[in-house]
Amino acid sequence: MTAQVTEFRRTALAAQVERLLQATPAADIHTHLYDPALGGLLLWGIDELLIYHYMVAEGFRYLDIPYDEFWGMPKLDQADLLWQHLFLEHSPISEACRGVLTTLHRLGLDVKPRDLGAIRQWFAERHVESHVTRCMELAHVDTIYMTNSPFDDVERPVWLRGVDRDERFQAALRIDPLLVDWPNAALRLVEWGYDVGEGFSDHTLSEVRRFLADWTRRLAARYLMVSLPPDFVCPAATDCAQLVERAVLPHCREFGLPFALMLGVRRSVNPQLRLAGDGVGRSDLSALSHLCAAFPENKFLVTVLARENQHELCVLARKFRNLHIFGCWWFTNVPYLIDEITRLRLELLGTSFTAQHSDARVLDQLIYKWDHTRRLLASVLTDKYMDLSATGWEPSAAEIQRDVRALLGGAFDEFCRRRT
Ligand code: HDL
Ligand code: ZN
Repeated sequence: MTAQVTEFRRTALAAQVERLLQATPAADIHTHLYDPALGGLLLWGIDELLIYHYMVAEGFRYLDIPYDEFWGMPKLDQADLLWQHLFLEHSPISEACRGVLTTLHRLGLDVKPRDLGAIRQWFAERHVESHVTRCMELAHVDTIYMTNSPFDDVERPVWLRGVDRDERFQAALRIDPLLVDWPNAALRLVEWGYDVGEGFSDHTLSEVRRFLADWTRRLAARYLMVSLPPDFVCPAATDCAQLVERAVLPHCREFGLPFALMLGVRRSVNPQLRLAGDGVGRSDLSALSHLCAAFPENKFLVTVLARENQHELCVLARKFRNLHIFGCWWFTNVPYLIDEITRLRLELLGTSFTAQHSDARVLDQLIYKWDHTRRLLASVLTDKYMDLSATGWEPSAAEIQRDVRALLGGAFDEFCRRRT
């Protein structure tokens, strides 16, 4: 094939892949968004976008005020300060800053005037219910998985009162305190009527499982989830490893639910940054390898925070069909690494993984996180289909549609349905 024909073929293929990606709705399988029925928990609008903890971390690189002075400010003043430093005094070329502008642009706002007041006025005229639908339409997301924690003192009572659910929002039962801070979590379980005690007697473990069962039913949770530090080891005599193997995994088998492990977060490396203060560490994935091998009837959804762990995670997914990997999480959710990680996964796993989750904390972020991901996915997939084309294998539109659907949530649904 001449270079000119190849170039023509690539252009046509790229347009086809991009069109199919834009036309295919995504399931966003991990976010920190909430069904509007959960009240004020759902964050949205320009000021929440500007004070998102990614922005705070970047803003403090320019701010020379004491941390507590910033935290003592009203939200609008925090947002003004971050706008001034991250957008006006320095070009907003970081992924988090660019994302704010992508979102505003896709919502139809003109950012050229750099008029924060006018932007605020536009948002002041929105209503949350219609804005949820608008953001999901622009992001082309049809299902949002929440992060729901019984240990969250604001969220728990809302669920206990009962919630009239929006079916676009699915629940995930988040259990970090149970596993990373068992002594204090145990006190709370006792307070909530679960008869747990010191050590892991059969009675305590059955009470932990009753707690998990109650909340799985209350939320209609689609999976259980925990984020664990780089030093998570298993098997081990630790509270975490014991609870995972003897309570959480039996519970997940009983309810036929995956267990999602998000590995590699070093919590509070700079506590003064609060939610923005977490860091990253390379995990020992032998713990994951052990869990996949020792519990073949459990299903593990996994994403890792360290770039250094991505290749080993792909190799593990080749070894264990009960392991499904998902998303470019947090510090890897930047174009350079999304491109690298997605190519690695396609080349090692085909389409048997979930390409992305947004991790959005602010509703409007759905728009930019999925816009940027679809652009990158289009480029990577086009390259891969061009490689196929060079062998004489021409992927049909139906086959490309099937692959795109798999990567945007279809493979996840299949993994959740399939008995391992
Ligand atoms: O633990 C998690 O789910 C992480 O995603 C944290 O919430 C983190 O603060 C975050 O929002 N990352 O994007
Ligand atoms: Zn998250």
